[in-house]
Amino acid sequence: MKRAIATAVGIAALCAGGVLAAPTAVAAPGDSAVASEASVNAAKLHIYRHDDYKGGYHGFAKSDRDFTNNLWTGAANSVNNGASSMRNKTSRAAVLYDGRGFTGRTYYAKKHSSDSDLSNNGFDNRASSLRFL
Ligand SMILES: [Ca+2]
Ligand SMILES: [Ca+2]
Repeated sequence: MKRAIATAVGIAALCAGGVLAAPTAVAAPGDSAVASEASVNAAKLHIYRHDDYKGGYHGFAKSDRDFTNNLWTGAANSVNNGASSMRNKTSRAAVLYDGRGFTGRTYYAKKHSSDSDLSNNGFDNRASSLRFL
């Protein structure tokens, strides 16, 4: 009789173990919630190598104090001193700087704005750092 009870308890423990496994899988929705939040924040300020949003581009989701280690998509060239147009798809204004470390001449980009040619702003091929406001 005692042995039978022990077996029953053992089976109950196994069942409990099986039930306990379920909450582990429940973690998945949490992960997707984080992913959707990330995609909301995925808006970027894009700079383009040529006028009219052409050529290679590079997107910034946050401030960057040195463009020398940022490359144009599909190219091995640094974007430093190479941007000729820009599109700010974010809901934050941003400032492009001629110098690294947010120094030198500045170019102000309003939120949700675009500029097909930075030449008439005296800022063609100058951007070296970017700060979101
Ligand atoms: Ca950088
Ligand atoms: Ca520069």
